[in-house]
Amino acid sequence: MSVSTVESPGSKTAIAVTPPAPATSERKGLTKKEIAADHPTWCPGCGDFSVLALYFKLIEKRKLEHEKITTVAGIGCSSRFPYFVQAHGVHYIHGRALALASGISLSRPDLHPFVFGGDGDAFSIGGNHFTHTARKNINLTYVVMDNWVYGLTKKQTSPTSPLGFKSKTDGWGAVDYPINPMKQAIAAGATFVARTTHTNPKHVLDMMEAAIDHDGFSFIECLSECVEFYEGAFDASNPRKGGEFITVPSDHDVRDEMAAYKLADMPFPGYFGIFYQASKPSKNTKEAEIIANAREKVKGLEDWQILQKTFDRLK
Ligand SMILES: Cc1ncc(C[n+]2csc(CCOP(=O)(O)OP(=O)(O)O)c2C)c(N)n1
Ligand code: SF4
Ligand SMILES: [Mg+2]
Repeated sequence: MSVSTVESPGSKTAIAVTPPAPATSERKGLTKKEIAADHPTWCPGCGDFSVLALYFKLIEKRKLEHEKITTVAGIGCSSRFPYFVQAHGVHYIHGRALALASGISLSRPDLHPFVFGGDGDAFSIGGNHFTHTARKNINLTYVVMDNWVYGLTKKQTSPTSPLGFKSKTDGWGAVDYPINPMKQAIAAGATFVARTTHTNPKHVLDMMEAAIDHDGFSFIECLSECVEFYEGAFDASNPRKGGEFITVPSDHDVRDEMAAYKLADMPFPGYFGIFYQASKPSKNTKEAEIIANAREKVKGLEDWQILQKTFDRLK
């Protein structure tokens, strides 16, 4: 409904009320052109381009509404992601993207935040946030663009770098045992754990679609090659480079945690697909129940009256 003032003869101002416009037909989905912001500043050939293109595809295919798209990232080449998406997004503190996204998810249950970041962001500085967001089963999707190296800071060993990798921090070759993101996610309590690679676009989109449909914390490890500091790292998983892309066996039961762990234990290139999926109430659901119960107890009161009661109790 719109209200406007009009001059009428012999009187002061009359108010004209326009009746509400009839409900419009279904909203048109966004196009890639509408959702793409700046030209990505990644090196030509970087795997991250492909992940961004598939996020755009997801938005187009699922007709996500502009105001519902929320993209969060930490710091790193991969974490520049939200700059390139013309929608709400935050380029946040190194390793803290999940903490911020958890707040967004819990306070706005109508949103499904997508968090993007690198292996350093996720498993070094952000290691504890990863564990706790997973165990709390907070409703969001976390895509770790794993390139086995710190790209932005120009080639330091990351927690996923393989033994022997020569970097600026390990000139003699990495000596620390790498972490296995899939095992880490399963053990931490993530309720959706999948693995994909930027060289198989259809598969990346399938994993993103399955993740957005999951109620709870969904984690996707997406191999994304850093052509500048770790060229060829994932050739063994790329059939175009003589490697093998093997999907999770069709008889694998995604509810079987031990079976998922065994898949995750395979040496590189391993399997691709959904390793584990469990149906458990998310923290969002549990908090919504607590809020509904609390509201029931103060039914009929205005918000200010509820607050006044709290102040009175504190006296
Ligand atoms: C608190 C803090 N410590 C360290 C840094 C420096 N730093 C920025 S990005 C980064 C690692 C990036 O690696 P990764 O997360 O794997 O992302 P990539 O660049 O490989 O995509 C580091 C150590 C920082 N920005 N803030
Ligand atoms: S340094 Fe590596 S990860 Fe960063 S933009 Fe270049 S290719 Fe991509
Ligand atoms: Mg990295």
